[in-house]
Amino acid sequence: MESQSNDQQQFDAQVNRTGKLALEILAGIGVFAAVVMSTIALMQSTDSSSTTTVIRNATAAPATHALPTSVSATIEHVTKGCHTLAVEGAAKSSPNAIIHLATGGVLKVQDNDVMPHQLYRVSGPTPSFTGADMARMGARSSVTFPTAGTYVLSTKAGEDYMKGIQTIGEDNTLHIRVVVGGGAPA
Ligand SMILES: [Cu+2]
Repeated sequence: MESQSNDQQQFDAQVNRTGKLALEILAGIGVFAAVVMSTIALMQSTDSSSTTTVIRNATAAPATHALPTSVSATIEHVTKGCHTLAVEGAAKSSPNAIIHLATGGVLKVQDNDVMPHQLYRVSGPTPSFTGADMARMGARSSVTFPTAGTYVLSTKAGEDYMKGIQTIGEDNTLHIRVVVGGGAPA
């Protein structure tokens, strides 16, 4: 009787191990595929030069066009400088972005980098963060800007999710300047 129950326990333990191993392999493939895809995307995209990104131009009269209430940005992995920002509507990616938003507007950020990023306020009024600690690939956060003013945000980058990711040069520090409310940008 005792040996039977031991066999059963061993069998259960074996099933447990095999199942876990299969899940770990699947998770590994997922991360690997994401890294490959982001690397391919980045090889096609431009390098992370230091030019700033200005969203929305001032060609129309200020009274006739409204500031956006929502803008999306993605943190992308790049070989040179490790990470950069791709902002909705911007011609190219850059670690420095200037974004114009209406008062009460929202900036949505998705972290597609190979490492975690935690959004934080550098200067300006205090915005409201949701999910600022983006600790997995594809994690999203949003930042709401309740009052007019100039908000400066950055991110604290964490360790790579997996070993062996090679980059060139020092890692970029992301700078996001969010100008909220007011007139049209110059
Ligand atoms: Cu990075």
